[in-house]
Amino acid sequence: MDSEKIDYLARLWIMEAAAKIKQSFKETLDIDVKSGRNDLVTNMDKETEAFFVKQIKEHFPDHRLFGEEGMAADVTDLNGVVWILDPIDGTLNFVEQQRDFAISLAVYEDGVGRLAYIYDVSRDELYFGEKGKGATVNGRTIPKLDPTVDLEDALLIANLSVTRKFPTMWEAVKASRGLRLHGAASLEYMDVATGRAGAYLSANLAPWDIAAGKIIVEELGGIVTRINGEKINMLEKGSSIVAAPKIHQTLLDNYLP
Ligand code: 2AM
Ligand code: CA
Repeated sequence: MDSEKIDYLARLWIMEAAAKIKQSFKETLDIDVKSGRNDLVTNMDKETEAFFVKQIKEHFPDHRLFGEEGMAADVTDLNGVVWILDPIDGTLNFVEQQRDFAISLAVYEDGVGRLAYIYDVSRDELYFGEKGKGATVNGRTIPKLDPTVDLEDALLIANLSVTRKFPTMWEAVKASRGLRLHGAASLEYMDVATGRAGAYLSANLAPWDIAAGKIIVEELGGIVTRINGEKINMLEKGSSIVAAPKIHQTLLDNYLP
């Protein structure tokens, strides 16, 4: 794949989409409930995804898009080049707080994550990762994770579905420096990528929530698996644990079944 062309256009499209999202703060959002009252979709989620679908079709007719709002053809395999998009990750934050939400975009080639972009819209921070080449935030290199940091020296991010399912996680929280939660998986992945947190656990995430974050975190030496330690299949929903290497081992060995 032509990484340079993809990179140039992906950045352009992300900035254009983000500008429209910021503009929408001044307008009335059209909000629909999806699976429940805390699972929302707005016109901006749909418009942003439609924008990417249109651009990719025009500039890369042989690429496919796998997105949360299902606006492109169904994706049931990762052959060729597949763009995995969450147009707005953290929709509830977008609606309630106008902060802590992101555009998450990843480019996979034959199942391998190549390029990743997570744009924290309200902070104007663009996280970028490229397979084999490391990761940056707004162009500054993100240092590799410290492999010696263990649970007692780190903050933990976990949502209540994790502590409900695995009550032993409360012991992990006690052993850590404390508990945090923002409500946007891609940004929580970036908390781990930058060392602001030692680990993030979630019981049920979709491929578009984690596709970009996984590439970036792995470039920095972090570990991403299902909560049972298994490898993630990027076509399926499921649990996720992302952590600095020692903390990943400690959590699996001592606090998770
Ligand atoms: P979203 O805002 O794109 O829906 C909140 O804890 C995090 O989990 C967000 O990243 C949110 O993404 C994601 N999330 C919320 N409900 C979900 C669901 N039913 N399936 C998968 N991911 C979900
Ligand atoms: Ca979303």
